[in-house]
Amino acid sequence: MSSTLAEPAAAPRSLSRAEHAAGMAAYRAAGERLAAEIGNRGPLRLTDDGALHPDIQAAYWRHGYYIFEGVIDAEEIAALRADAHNMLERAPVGPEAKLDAQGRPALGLDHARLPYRFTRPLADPWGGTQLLGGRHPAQMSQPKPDADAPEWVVFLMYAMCQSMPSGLRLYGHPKLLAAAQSINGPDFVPFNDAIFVKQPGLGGSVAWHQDGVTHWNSPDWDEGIHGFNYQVQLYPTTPANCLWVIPGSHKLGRADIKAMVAANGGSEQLPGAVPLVCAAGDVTMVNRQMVHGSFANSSPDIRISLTFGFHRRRSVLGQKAALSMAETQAVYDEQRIFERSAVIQVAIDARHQAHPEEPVFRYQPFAGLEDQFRFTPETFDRVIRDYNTKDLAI
Ligand SMILES: O=C(O)CCC(=O)C(=O)O
Repeated sequence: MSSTLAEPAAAPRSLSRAEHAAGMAAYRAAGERLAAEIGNRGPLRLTDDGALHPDIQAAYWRHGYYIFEGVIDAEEIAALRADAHNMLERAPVGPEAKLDAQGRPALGLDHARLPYRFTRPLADPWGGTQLLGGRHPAQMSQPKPDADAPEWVVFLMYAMCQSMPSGLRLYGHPKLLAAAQSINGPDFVPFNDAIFVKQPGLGGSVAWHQDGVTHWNSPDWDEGIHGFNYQVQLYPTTPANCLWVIPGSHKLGRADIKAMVAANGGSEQLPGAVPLVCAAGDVTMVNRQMVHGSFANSSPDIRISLTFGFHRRRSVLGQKAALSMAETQAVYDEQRIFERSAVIQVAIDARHQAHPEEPVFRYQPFAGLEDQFRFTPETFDRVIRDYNTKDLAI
């Protein structure tokens, strides 16, 4: 995930949207068969002492992902959809614009980091470029959009805890935080958040990549060192618009994606990948070391995925900022980690105020500090405003 916008590297756009969709059919079917064989999905089960069920932990570590079914109920999904669409409607009409489609000042002009990134319709803005350290080495195919397609489409939206009241409450979800604690330890820390928007017939692709940057050559490298991302799905996802992953690839170190595509005859339809097909309200957990990506959304179905991740504290402490934070030259010291982690504590309280009937997650790094981090206008200004300038990207 990045703050960088790029024109896609020039490549012929030979396929129409419909041809691209048709050309994916056999691949989609094969992926679905493999996904069904693996399983790796079901309710988010916790043990009596609040840990992610050991069977789920084992399945996650084995394959590198898990699909939690039905975590977010219909009422919460409705609130999240309303807030996400509000954000979309208030986006500037393009990367240089200041007004939204209705001529109003766009949302986020006063944020320290603009909360929108754009792509050309059905394009691959990162693949085959040097952006983000060149971690998307092979470009996806870029079908020709329909004649009435807009010039730009929103690709990513950031800072959901600031711009979406429901997004802040989601960030304090007790079961999602309990699972994060089981995977990354009780002193777990946040990464960042980004909303991937795949508009029907327009959404861009995210070329195959692995997310981790900092620890590939570490003597302590292991399959969990770069953390994981959740994706909360606001709409049902399909093999045509969803995220695809290569099961088990989180265990194998740095993948040579360019070579994988070359060995596949130059085709982006990499073998052994599975689509993370979900219902609205399902939540995926994906190890950041997995080879993963998504194709141009030539389908008629929208995808909006609220994506936010967590790390082990020891993976982050003392690291130099990476990814979209790299230009800040920051080092993640105790203070930086504390300030960014405070978003979790405020989110827990925001959720508790809205859902007093729910159990409250106890976030160990803030034990005893809860009263200083209640959700109030004061903590909104102190902790939530521009919190994403303190993201912990590794
Ligand atoms: O959801 C997608 O399409 C891409 C997600 C992704 O690449 C990521 O979370 O790192």
